Amino acid sequence: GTRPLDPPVPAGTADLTLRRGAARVLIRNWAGASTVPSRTLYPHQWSWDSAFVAIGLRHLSPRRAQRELETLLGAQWEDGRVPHIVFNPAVPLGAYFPSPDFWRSSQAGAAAGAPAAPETSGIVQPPVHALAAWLVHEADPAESVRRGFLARLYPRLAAWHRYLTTARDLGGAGLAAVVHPWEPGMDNSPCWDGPLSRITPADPASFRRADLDHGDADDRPTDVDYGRYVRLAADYRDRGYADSDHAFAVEDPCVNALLIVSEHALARIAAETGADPLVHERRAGQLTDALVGRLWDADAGLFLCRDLVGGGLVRERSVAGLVPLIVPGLPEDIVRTLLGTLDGPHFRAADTGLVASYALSGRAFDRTRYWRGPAWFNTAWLIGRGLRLHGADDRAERLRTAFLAAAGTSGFAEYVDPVTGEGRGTRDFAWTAALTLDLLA
Ligand code: 2M8
Repeated sequence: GTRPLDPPVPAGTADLTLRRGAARVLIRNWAGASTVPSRTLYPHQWSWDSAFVAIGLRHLSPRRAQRELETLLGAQWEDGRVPHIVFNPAVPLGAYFPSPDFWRSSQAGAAAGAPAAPETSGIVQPPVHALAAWLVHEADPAESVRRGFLARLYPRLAAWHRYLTTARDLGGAGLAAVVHPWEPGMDNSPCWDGPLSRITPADPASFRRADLDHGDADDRPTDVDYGRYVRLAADYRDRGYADSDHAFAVEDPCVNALLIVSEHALARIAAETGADPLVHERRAGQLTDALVGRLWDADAGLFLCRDLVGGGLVRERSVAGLVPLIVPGLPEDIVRTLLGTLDGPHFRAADTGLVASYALSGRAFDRTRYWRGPAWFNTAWLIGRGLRLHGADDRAERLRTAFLAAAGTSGFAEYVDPVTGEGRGTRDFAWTAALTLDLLA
């Protein structure tokens, strides 16, 4: 209780401190034309990080948020793919692995239309960009129109979605497939254990991990996993980044849910710029049907990944299977089941605050190892949006409170222990700070 002599604490002081801290992270991580996820561990531009960053940056500077997305889409390949990393030529090669001399985009990617500069990776990440572009536009429509922001971005975003729904429709049912564990952004999720077990790891002597210079080995993927990541990426590169003969191909519910939400956003962007919104609404509807038809599993109580090489659904409960809560127009029984799974014995979100990346009850659950258990802020933000969409405001508010508390006490950690809330991974992590700003706005 408050004692009479305690100085009064003005309302909102904690929020103000948090907002200042978050803004400081985004200012420090700004590299001139885009934001680095982390000054130490990730010193280049990452695709879905930039989308989340733009969603937060719009509250500080809509102009800078526009720039963030323009820089990323400026590195788009002619086949429409948006690379998962855009390399900063000023950063030494040894600072991050795999570096530009591994991907060799400007040479190996020539057939797929990789730009001559900048150097990029050749794989992709989840398509959050059209959603981000729309939210950035909404933050300052006058400035957006003045700069022709949406008009310039629209054809690039449309080409990006076209790439995903054509070249990456490897299952033939309309969903976008990922061809490397780095693509869905959840690198070492237990969902990939089965599909990855068929891949022969690259010789450990053929590469040097840079992540262990900055990250704790217990928090990061294992060496065997890294060997497999390297093998898959090198094989893709050696095929000229052609989308055929993939040894790893998975339909992931988070990637496809984000594609659907971005397709809805693209419809709004189209309408705003005088293009046809209906093609995008129609595609969003088709993708939603395909998502439900191919990846929903009522017994598991959430969406699952589909392994296109081995065949069948991957029976692992990952946070990726809860993210489709953000999809408008899901059947009501599915929404009800997802809400039950979120607070039920597998994820226990009501007790833990944030949402674990993998079921606490799962065979591979690991509290500290990256995407095998720790709770992440971007997935919490997405699920929070889904909860509001479906009218579960109390739960959304509970998640928001837990998010802000964990972001503040952890120093904007990359992820937290899902049971204790203790910060893990790198600190001053850009999307944690950006989404904090968004939740405070
Ligand atoms: C992590 O992935 C990179 C590879 O892309 C890595 O481990 O080096 C993931 O958490 C991914 O989702 C994220 O975009 C990236 C940068 O923050 O780091």
